[in-house]
Amino acid sequence: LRSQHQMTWDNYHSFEVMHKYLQYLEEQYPHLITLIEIGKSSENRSLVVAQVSSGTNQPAIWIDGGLHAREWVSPTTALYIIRQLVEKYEQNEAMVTMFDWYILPIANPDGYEYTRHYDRMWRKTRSKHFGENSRCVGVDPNRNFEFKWLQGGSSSYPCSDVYAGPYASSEPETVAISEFLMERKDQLMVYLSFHSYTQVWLMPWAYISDLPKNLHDLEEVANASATAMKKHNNTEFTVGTVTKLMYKASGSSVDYAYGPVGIPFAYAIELRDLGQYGFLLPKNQILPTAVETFDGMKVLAREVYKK
Ligand code: ING
Ligand code: ZN
Repeated sequence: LRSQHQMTWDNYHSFEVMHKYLQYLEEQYPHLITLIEIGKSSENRSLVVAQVSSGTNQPAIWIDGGLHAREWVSPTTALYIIRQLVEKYEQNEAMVTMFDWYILPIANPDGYEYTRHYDRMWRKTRSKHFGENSRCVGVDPNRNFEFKWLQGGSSSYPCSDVYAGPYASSEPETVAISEFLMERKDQLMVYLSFHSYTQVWLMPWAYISDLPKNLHDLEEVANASATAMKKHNNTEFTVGTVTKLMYKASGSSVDYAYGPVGIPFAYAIELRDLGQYGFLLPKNQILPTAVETFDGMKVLAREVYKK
């Protein structure tokens, strides 16, 4: 029996502790949560999506966390959303009645474990595409998606932190996410990718400065959610397109979700903080970040449902 777990939100935990927590939830709440293994990482770790559903097929919201290894507050926040939907179901029933949730909290488990043991600032995956040119490890998964791949804001140099990979979808993590999104494209209304840091709520596009066709709806939902995220601790989020607020980046997951998959509400959210600690967000901010983001998710679900 796995009916115990070590998961908490007052510290960062290993992939194993987080994975075991998901298994615990599935064992305790089989009517609410189903784990779907959508693939394996390069180092053979499970890529696990938590499907939270009340049983009837509803439109769906996708969330991924931990695509980038060093952004530790992203997996903890995604896991907290699963926790609230499942363990606090009675308080959050409406969210699960309105939508099915597909949450992949640790999208790059190899990179995450690498940051825990070897290099805290590692960003990429841990795949080994060795060739004549280099023996550098890893690909930036957020430059590896099969849409406008290597069309600017990414690198073909294997040692770069924004290496797009030897070809599009070279990473098992990218393939697993892409295939899952495509298989459920008709059900998916929302795509969300959690990153850190800088407190921005990002909309497509990332590969070009053109504005998305449903900009107005995208902005309405983002602004309402960002306002909700401010309630608890006055944490402010700026809303805008990736190119406007950050930089140009091609082959990203948000462009893939919005473009070829056709998910109408596609966002990437850069969580806390504004740069004081950056990726090294202190553990006493894990819970406040999770709580304010969950508030944002409540409003996001309600706003999208109305559309
Ligand atoms: N920032 C994102 C990055 O991959 C981003 C910004 C989001 C780019 C969405 C493209 C699409 O560079 C971090 N911190 O990773
Ligand atoms: Zn990131």
